[in-house]
Amino acid sequence: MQLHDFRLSGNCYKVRLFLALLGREVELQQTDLLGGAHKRPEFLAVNPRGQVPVLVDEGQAIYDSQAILVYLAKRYADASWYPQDALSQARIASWLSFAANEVAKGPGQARLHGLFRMPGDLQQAQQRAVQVLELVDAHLALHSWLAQGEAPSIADLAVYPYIALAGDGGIDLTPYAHLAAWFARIRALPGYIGMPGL
Ligand SMILES: N[C@@H](CCC(=O)N[C@@H](CS)C(=O)NCC(=O)O)C(=O)O
Repeated sequence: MQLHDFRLSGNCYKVRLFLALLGREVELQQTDLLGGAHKRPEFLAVNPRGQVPVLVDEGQAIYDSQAILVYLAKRYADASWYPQDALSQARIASWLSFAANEVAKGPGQARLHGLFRMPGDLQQAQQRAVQVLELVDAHLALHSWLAQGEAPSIADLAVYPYIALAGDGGIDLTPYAHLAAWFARIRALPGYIGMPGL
């Protein structure tokens, strides 16, 4: 199994984290995003979207971090990570979509501007980030895990990185006690690994 990776990417990290929790070996292939390697023909042949992460397993390329989490859960994990019943899967899909939209546009964008000096509206991204943090913190006041089961699911792994990295975008995480408790639960999972900034 091979992962086209970028060390500082939260989307790549969520895949590395799940593989670590599953105890799966992966060959990491670093992609020079800052040098534009992801827009060159050899990379576009693997992922025409020109983005990391890309997982290659048994000759098949899977891209989009949320899609990779679904693949790994169905292929290699026990059912608790992505339960089969309709309600659990709908709840998880809702959080995967939230990770790709609200989280990416809020704390994800704020981090891009704050850490990598990417152009854009930092203030707007920070406002969106605060809304995201408040919403998730309120949800976690009532539930231990995002998809409301008694165990972590791929929903937690999809949403965790950019929320935990929000400080890189100039967001203060200290007011959010339920987020802090959730971070601690995730960090206590056997096999947990961090990334730069976490
Ligand atoms: N929805 C995608 C987003 C992937 C993404 O934005 N990847 C970033 C790195 S975190 C990237 O490759 N950016 C380069 C680009 O979009 O040109 C996912 O979740 O994997």
